[in-house]
Amino acid sequence: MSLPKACIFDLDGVIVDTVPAHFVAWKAMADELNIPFTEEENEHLKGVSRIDSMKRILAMGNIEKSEQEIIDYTTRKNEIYVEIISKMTPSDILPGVVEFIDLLRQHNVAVAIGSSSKNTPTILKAVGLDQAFDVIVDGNQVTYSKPDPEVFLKGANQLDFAPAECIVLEDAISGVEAAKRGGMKCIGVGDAKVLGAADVVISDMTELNIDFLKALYTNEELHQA
Ligand code: B16
Ligand code: MG
Repeated sequence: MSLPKACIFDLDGVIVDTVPAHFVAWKAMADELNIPFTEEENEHLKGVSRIDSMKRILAMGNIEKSEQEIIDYTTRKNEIYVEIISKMTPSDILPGVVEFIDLLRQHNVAVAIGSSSKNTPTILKAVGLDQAFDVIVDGNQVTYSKPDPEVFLKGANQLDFAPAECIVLEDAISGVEAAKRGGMKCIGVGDAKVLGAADVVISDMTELNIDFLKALYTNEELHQA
């Protein structure tokens, strides 16, 4: 059994728990517009770019706004979001992340970030992981948002590996779809009922080990913890 050449990590919801901060900020915009917005609706915004998320919220309320108004809403949403994430520290890194990255390094598996977030550099610096990855592809470098595979294909390309040699870790429906469309195996991190399209779903990264990764990569039967 062999190992993948690289793991490409989503950021929000996989490396750091920023999902509640995105939710609070989007809910503030939805409330202003009198659009009902719960965690259920938020689930479909995970992994989706800022501008596309705002368009989806407006569509939920059947409301039309000009491009400039949409930009104004996203700017204000981001101000609320950045205010929250500016207080992040290494304690906001999700369980098992640091240990799993260390394990990958010990086995010469490259590590990359594939995130839709334009705030990626700020977040990685705040939690002390800005030097932890070989390659970082984020929302500042892509044209198409997840579920388009662009962010992961760029990651594989910059690592100089074929997509099939990389495994993606994702917490979002859109992100799992992006990985699969890019020809990569995908580990869903979160709820198996939501992330059913992933090859395997774990609750958090403490469940991962090298044998698990080898089995997933070589299509052997997985024995989940
Ligand atoms: P920003 P990921 C995504 O990050 C988030 O899941 C999504 O909720 C957010 O709208 C998107 O980044 C854009 O983020 O507004 O910071 O540029 O999960 O792909 O790491
Ligand atoms: Mg995410």
